[in-house]
Amino acid sequence: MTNNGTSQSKKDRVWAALDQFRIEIPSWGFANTGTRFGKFVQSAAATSIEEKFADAGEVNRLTGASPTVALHVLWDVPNGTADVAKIRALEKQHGVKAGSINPNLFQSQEYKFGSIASPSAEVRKIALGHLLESVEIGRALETRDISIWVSDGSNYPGTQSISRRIGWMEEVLSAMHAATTEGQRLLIEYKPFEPAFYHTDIADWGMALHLAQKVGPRAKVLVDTGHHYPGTNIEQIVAWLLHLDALGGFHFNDRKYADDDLTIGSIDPYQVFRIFHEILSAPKAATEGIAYMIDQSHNLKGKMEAMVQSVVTAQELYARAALIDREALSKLQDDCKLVEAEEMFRDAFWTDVRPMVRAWREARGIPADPLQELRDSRYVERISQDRGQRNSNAVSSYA
Ligand code: LRH
Ligand code: MN
Repeated sequence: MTNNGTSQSKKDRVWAALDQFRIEIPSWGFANTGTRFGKFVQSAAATSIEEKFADAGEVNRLTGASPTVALHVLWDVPNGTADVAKIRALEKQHGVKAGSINPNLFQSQEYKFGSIASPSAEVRKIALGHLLESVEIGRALETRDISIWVSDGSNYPGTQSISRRIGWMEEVLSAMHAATTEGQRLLIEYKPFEPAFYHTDIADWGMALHLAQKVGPRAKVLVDTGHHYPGTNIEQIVAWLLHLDALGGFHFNDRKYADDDLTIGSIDPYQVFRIFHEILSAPKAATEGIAYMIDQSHNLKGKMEAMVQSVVTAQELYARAALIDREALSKLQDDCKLVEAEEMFRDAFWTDVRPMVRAWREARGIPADPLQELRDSRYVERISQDRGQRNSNAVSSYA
C-alpha cells in the first residue's frame, strides 16, 4: 500500500461506508424520560407522535443518516392500525419513515408476574394479542422489524418456575412468528436484569438465540449494548451471532455501570468501534440486514442535541472501523504478528475521521457540522416556544 494509494483508498473506504450506514432513532429519545427517582422536564421535549416525527425529521435533515424512527406501540400507536393513516401522513410531511415496531409488554398491571412468561394463560393470551396487533401495525406501515423486549422475570428465588416459563415463552413467540409474513422479522432483545432483580426470562444472548431458532426463520437476536454485565466481551457475542446468521440488530447506547442508556460512545467509544470491526469483517450476506438503532434516555442533555450527537458519533465510529484494511490485518493476525496487527487496528481508532466525514457531508449536500447547524437553525428554541407551556405542567415524582 503506497501512501497516496492508501490515503485515496482510505477516503473511498470511509465514503463508501458512510453511503450505506443508516441508524434508526427512537421516538422515546425525544420525550421527557427519567429514572425511578424522577425526571427533569424539558420545555422542548416531544409528547405527541406529530412532535416526535417532526424532531426525527429534523435529525435526518441535519445528518442525512437517520431515515427511520422506532415506535413504541402504546406510546406512539395507541389506537393500533387506526393510527396508520396519521403516521403515513407524518412520514410524508417529515421525510422519515416508521421503523421498528416495539410492543409494550412491561407497563400494564396484568404483567406483574410476566407477560409471555406469565404463569397465567389468560395473561399470556393478552400478551399475544398485543404482539399480534404489533405485527398488524408493522404490516400496515410496511416496516420490517417487530422488536420485542419483555421485562419478564422474578425478584425472589423459589417464587417462579424458571423452566415452565421457558415453555410458555416458546409457545407465545411461536404463535407470534406464525402471524408474520414475508419481509417481516422478529428481533428478540435480551437483558440480564431490571426491572426484575432475581431472574430475567430472556437474560442473555444464548437464551434469545434459542428462542429465535425455536420460533422460526424470521426471528433474530437484538443486541442492546447496555444489556451486558460489565466485562462482557460484546463484540465476541456479535461475532458468534454473525457466525450463526442470527444477528438481527442493535440498540446502541453507553453505560458505566448498568443499563444507563447514555449517549453512544460517551463512556467507551472503543467498544462500539470493536463491534463495527466484527461486522465489517463478516461476509456481506450476514450483515446486509443488520438494523442499527439508537436506544437511549436523554434525562439531562437536550434531547435534539443528544440525538444529533449520537447519530454523528455512530457515523464517525463506523467510519473509523471502515478505515481498516481487513485483508492486510487478517494476514498479520494469522501470522500472529501481534503488535503489527494491534497497531494497524489501533491506528484506525486513533485516526481523526471528522474532516473526511465533514467532506462526505458537503459532497452529499448535508450540513458539514450537524450539531452547529442545529444551533444555527434555532430549531430547539422554536419547539421550546411551542411546547413549553404544555411541558411545564408535566409532573415528576418517584412515589
Ligand atoms: C429495555 C429497552 C428496550 C425498550 C426500552 C425503552 O431496557 O432497552 O429496548 O423497549 O429500553
Ligand atoms: Mn433496548
